[in-house]
Amino acid sequence: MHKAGFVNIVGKPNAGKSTLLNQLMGEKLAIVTQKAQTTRHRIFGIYNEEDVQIVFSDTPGVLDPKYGLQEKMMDFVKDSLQDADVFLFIVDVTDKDAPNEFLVEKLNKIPVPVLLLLNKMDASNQEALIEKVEFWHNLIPKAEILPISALEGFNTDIILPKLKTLLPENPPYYDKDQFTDKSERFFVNETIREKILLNYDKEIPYSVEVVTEIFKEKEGIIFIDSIIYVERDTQKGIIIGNKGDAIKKVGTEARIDLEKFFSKKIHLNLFVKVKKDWRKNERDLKNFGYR
Ligand SMILES: Nc1nc2c(ncn2[C@@H]2O[C@H](COP(=O)(O)OP(=O)(O)OP(=O)(O)O)[C@@H](O)[C@H]2O)c(=O)[nH]1
Ligand SMILES: [Mg+2]
Repeated sequence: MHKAGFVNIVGKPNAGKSTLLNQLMGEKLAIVTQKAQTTRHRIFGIYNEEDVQIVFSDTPGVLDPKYGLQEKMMDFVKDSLQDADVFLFIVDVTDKDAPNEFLVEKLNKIPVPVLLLLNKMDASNQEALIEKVEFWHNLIPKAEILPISALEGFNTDIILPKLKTLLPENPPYYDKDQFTDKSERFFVNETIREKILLNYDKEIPYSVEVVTEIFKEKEGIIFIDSIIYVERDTQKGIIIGNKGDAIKKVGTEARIDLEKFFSKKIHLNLFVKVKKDWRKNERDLKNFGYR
């Protein structure tokens, strides 16, 4: 008997969805930063064993969209609300704001099991956790609640066995040696974007999109040319920095991560271009892969 299904990770921005995906996969598939709205796409992590295939999907955090890019990000979330066999609903226990009503309502309505993960328990205490369990039990009565730390891997080993019992009998959806639906270029783009999120402030990271134009391997070395698109000329200057110092730092940090990810030596060239107001432009968004 073979089991297979879609396990969709949903939650607010910054809840720890991507950290959890990486922890469950034992591999860094999704970028993680302390900034909200790090993830912009839906990323599949395909977990394979002989008699089971779990297709995890990481999604952008649920928010109220303010511009075109965010609308497209929410379209990915909507997809993930439609095709789940099980939901992993991840909540940051240190989050003081109100729950996302849209998500709570959806999860209550959809007849799909919900495993509610109270994340960041390492940053909380017993008393507060008990209170949260009570609170969330009232909000989503059908959910099974589990406190975890995605970062430290606490209680995350309980998740896989639980999911196996919940998944339907199905043949695999993907080749058993495939571990993601995304291309090599996607991981390059994301790695560079992660370094930009970590190295720049305010609107800069949100105004950036990365496109990899060349990815080719020659004699054991991967040669990569990537373009960093920004929305304005002033942003281009900030990305490059004084004498190119800032972009050089991004390039070095990205290269180190990519060499680890691909287990190959990497030559990385970065270019910066302006695409005015791309976040609001339907055609640009489409070209960048946001449908
Ligand atoms: N203390 C603590 N921090 C965590 C834990 N899990 C994630 N974080 C941190 O929370 C921040 C956000 O983590 P992400 O995994 O990027 O969150 P996300 O839900 O994918 O965020 P978006 O992609 O922006 O929606 C990062 O700084 C993580 O290191 C945890 O269990 N404990
Ligand atoms: Mg994320």
